[in-house]
Amino acid sequence: MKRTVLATALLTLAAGAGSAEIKVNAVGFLPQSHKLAVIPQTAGANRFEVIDADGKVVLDGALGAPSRWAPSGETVRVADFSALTQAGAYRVRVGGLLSDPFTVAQDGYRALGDAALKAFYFNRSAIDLTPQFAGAWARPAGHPDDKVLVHASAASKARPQGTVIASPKGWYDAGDYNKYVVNSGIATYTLLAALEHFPDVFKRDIGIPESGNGVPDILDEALWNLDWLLTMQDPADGGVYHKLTNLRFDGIVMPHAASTTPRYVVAKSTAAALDFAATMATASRVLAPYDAKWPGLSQRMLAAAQAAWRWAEAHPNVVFKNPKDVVTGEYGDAQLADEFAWAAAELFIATGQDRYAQAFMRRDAALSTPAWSDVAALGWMSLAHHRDRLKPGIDRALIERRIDALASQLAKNANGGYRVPLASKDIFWGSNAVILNQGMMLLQAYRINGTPAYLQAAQSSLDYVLGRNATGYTFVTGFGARPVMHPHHRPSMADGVAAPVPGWLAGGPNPGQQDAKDCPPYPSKLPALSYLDHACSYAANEVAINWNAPLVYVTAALSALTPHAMTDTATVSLAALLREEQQLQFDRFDDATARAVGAQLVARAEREHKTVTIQVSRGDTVLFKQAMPGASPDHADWIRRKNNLVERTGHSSFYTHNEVRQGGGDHDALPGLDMRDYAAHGGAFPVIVRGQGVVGTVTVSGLPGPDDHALVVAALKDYLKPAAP
Ligand SMILES: [Ca+2]
Ligand SMILES: [Ca+2]
Repeated sequence: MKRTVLATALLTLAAGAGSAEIKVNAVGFLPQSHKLAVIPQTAGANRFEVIDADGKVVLDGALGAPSRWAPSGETVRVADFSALTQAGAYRVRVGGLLSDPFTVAQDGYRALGDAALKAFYFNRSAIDLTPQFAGAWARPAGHPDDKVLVHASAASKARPQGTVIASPKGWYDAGDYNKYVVNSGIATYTLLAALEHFPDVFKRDIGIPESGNGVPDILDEALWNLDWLLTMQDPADGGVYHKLTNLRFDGIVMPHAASTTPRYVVAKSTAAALDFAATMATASRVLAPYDAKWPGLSQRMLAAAQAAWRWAEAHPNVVFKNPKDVVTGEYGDAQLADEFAWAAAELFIATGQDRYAQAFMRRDAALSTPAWSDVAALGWMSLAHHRDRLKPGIDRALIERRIDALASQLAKNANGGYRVPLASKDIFWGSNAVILNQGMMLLQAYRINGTPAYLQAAQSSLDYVLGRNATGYTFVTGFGARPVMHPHHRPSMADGVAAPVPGWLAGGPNPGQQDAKDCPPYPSKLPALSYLDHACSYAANEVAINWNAPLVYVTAALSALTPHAMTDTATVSLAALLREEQQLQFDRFDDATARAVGAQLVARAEREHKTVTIQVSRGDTVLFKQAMPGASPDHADWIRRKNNLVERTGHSSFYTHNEVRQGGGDHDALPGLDMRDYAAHGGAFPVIVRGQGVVGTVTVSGLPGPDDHALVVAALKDYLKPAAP
């Protein structure tokens, strides 16, 4: 008995919170993630150690130079333990201080990503959350919204004041029970973009009523809100109501206990029409492959998007203001160039019509970190994703340049202090979503040009909300040893369950402290310390769908984009890789050969269900190219960069990758090479003609480097049938 008690105590110690002085992502890292902890200069030590669950030191190193971080007024030092790649549970130790525990694992963000997405399910209106899917947070349905009144501000000839319409489903916006088109737009788009950009991450079910229906759960979840959004459009003129709310906020009660009538659709606005148009155009694109399941839905959404666009062109400056009798969230925004640009970009991608390209370029919408009121970046990011298949009309180089310029600035911010892209000016209401949206934009640039500093800064944005911040909290409910426990979220406050509804991102530090009169004193006036884990704090501790969406995106993106360590590079034999190059040579290589090799690759990729892009080239001439259905447009750029490396070295890109790694170098930063033009990741293989040397390349992109390489080698063996070595 005594032994059991002791073991339990040790276990608790192993899992428990450490010192809040050491700031670290208390969820964890992927094996190849950039890994940093932040230590106050006052700790006095010069070195750090990483210890495993048994207390054994697995890594030690010197702390970085002291650096001041203005947002928290601290001088801090950084422990870089990126060299720790072995899966396990660890803590950082500095002097006598021990950090919160964290893990290193190949699927390290699985639970976090699932929970961040499932938070949307927990905020669904008009559906019972059953114990099967909601566990301790099961609750009856609230707000059916099957009989909603047209408010005087929204009245039209066909729908006079008091007309009853049905506007069910959708997500509650935040800690309250209302539904707002503008904020729904960016949130829904961000989920759709995560699926469009990283489909492989969303193949697993997360436990919602639609799990197992053959559709990615993230799309099912987005549809819950898209179905509602469609009802917010006036069929008579294409205009879109700005919001569906009570006249005033509900009390702190469960959804089913709140006043469910009367609820109103309130005034149409230009911003609502344009955000609706952009979101519906995006949804029509993402839903197109599901036409058999939902016949006509994709086309219906595109038509709805175009009707909303026409309304906005005819009413270009209808800025929403709350009518006198309505006091719920306003989401008012007088700057509409960015909304026009976003909608134009999505409609251009959806239709290919020049007038939308012209409308996008005409707005010349500045590219900045997205927010509900500043959405141009969403258009830029969709254009970047589709840039390989865009019709002329939008300058592809301009897209790449603009996104790189924003990322470059954000990465520069991440050079000092807490090493995060967030600056003092970025810390305002919802700052945790600001930093994740910064991470999302860094990742767009990384997808374009593979600059390692962008991936690292994006990792830092996630690390920040998971614990590497000045408060030490993990800002996602249910995660970390020091999690947020008291979000301003009506169900979490009213359900009688001690733990808050899981997976929600708190708004985070906000020096505006607009709720100070309703709350205990904030601990500091400094921006990064202006935070209260208190349910009273709607200004720093509320949750919101548009804040959780970039958490879903960044978690998925880092899972997909962080290089995988499928193969331990230390154990790959360079001699064996050279032998492959000697073995897999051609006697002649003409167009027919290239097509035959390409066909072998396609056959293999199909057999193995690999979503890859395949290219066979002679010199600069592409002789065969095929993207498997669902392959990312990014693959083309990876192929270009990997091929450049093969042309330069004469060896497979996987050989160079391993050669560099085994020599202690960084394969993402090869000396003397601009890594925007080269990539030392597996997948490009030299075409060697006996007696001539290297004449071309056979290349696969879309899988982790070792897997890309293995696919090429297997297909070449299929074709060349070399004698066994
Ligand atoms: Ca599903
Ligand atoms: Ca705006």
